[in-house]
Amino acid sequence: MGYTIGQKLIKEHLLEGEMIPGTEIGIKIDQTLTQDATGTMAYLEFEAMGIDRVKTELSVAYIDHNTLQTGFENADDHRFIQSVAEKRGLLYSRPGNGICHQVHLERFGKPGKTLIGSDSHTPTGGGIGMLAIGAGGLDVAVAMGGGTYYTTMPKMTLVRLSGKLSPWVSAKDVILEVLRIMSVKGGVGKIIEYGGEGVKTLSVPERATITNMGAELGATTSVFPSDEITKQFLAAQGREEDWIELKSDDDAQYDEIIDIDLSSLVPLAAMPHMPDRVKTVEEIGKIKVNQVCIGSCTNSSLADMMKVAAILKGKKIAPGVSLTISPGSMQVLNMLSLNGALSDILSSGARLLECACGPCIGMGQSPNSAGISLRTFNRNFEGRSGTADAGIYLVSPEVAAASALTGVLTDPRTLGEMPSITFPSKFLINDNMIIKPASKEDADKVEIIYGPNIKPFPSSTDLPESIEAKAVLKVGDNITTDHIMPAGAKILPYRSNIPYLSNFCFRQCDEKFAEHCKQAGSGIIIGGSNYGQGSSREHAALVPLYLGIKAVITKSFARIHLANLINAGIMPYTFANPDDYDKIDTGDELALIDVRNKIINGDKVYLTNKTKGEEYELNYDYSDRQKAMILAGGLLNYTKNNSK
Ligand code: MIC
Ligand code: SF4
Repeated sequence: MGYTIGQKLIKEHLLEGEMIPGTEIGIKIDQTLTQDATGTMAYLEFEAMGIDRVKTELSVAYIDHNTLQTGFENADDHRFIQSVAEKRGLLYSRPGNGICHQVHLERFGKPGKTLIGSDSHTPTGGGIGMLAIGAGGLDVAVAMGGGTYYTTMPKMTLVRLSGKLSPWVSAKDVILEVLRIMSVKGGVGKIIEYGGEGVKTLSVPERATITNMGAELGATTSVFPSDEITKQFLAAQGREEDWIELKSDDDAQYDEIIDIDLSSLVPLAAMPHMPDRVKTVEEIGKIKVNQVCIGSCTNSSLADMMKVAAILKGKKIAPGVSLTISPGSMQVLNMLSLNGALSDILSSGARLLECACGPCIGMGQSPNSAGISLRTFNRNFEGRSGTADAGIYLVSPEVAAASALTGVLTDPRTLGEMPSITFPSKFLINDNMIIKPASKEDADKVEIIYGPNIKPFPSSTDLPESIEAKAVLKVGDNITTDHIMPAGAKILPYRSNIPYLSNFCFRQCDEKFAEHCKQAGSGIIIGGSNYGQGSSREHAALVPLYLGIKAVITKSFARIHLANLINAGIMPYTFANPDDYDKIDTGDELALIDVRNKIINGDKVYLTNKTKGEEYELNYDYSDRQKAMILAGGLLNYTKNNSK
């Protein structure tokens, strides 16, 4: 039997386990990336491991999230990360150089290689034929040290594309259509592979838009073949030698096949507050728009920006709209400024922001109260923009630019003929904003610089025989990591200060959550399905750990968050009978009796509800390695114990 692309990439890198879906596999990691919001923690963890130099083929530390320096905190974090990069052998991408995923695709991604990144949108690299997976900072730190990366062997889904996109319809509409079909839970435990004749009609940046937002499906990753189009992209980046061909075998078997005819797609939008609440722009109608933001790792390539410039050229944006543009990288911004497109954008009345995540992570540009904001981004979770009652719609650059001109949500097909754009066959290459590390010989002289806001991460202890704790919080389905540990300009500067961050944990669900936990001294969280979807931030596990959370019991979990909980030493369980979820109330006294031995022996674990006098069976599916981590109180303790 032949292999899919995903299976080929895994087979090439398989170190442990068998390629049986649902079982644990260990793979070799060729490249890693971090961004600063998760990076400080990842490098603190790397330092705690006591390894001199990174052991990967390539590791890059990007600064793109916390570039607003409203106090010393962010600048200190940047300096810390830069000093680690210099000493430990990583490339350092300076603030302003661009969003990690866009820059990585342009300058470093290689078909056939594995990449893990401490950011959930790392699968952007799948657009160039990489096996690119988002992971928690600790997993990335282990991989930097040459350690194996463990994950669950995914199932394989083929999205078979036929036809060709119509004018005004673009890659964003393809992934919105996949989200409409599959939902934000639909990709869990799967690699989404794109194939069929339609693939040839999509450029690498378009493919990367699609794989990027596969994160919103909950998928392990998404991947495209590496073909002539990939080769041309790499050649235009002066990296033709990095190309290899990658395609699935003719007799490859998929667990699921979804057919999409590109020619049938129309402009789509995801409505507030979930990326899978997708409708056609026409159906939603001409709602008034206050803000339009174009950029983010989903839609900030040169091609996207050139389309926007062509739509805006010679026109003026509506007076009631604030339009912001954040090019994905310095390369994109440089090229836009040299070819005149930047001037077309600015002359229309747009505001130019830095080449960084910016508004996507609530770092500025929060909309007005109850504002409607159209964004070319990938997440529209409630409150993420920084304005609690704003309504965020996720749209393509075409819809965004057209709506900025009219002031209402606009189907761009009503604007007449789509302006034509020409693309250069060579990109402007200037890696001045990438700083190389010190040589091995000079590394000793480099000092790692910690700032006063950088606090040690919380420690945990061995799992006790039994756990007795209150249900400190009960939440519903699709809780995101933005609910658990919000981001935004006011909180992000404290990503290296867990004690301070803890004051904001779960604020959206229970304003006094941190206080309740501190009073109780320990706690258990009860959740619905797809708990922990969204970001890779391990803060969503480390902060609850700091607040004394011992276990999280839900109907189901999102992949990266589940791994982060185990890495932190918090036990994740699911209800054997999902109806038991309804029987627990916040404040109930709960117990996991004799849980340590039960895990060691692989026996059934029950949750005792002392308040209600009931008992519920729980499921857990820990691999031997995960069991050992839970017993030791997390991955760091487990690694330390193993190296004794
Ligand atoms: C996000 O888009 O939510 C982030 C910010 O990029 C996160 C990482 C983080 O929380 O730092 C992600 O997607 O992993
Ligand atoms: Fe940055 Fe937004 Fe992409 Fe996250 S989703 S990496 S915040 S641009």
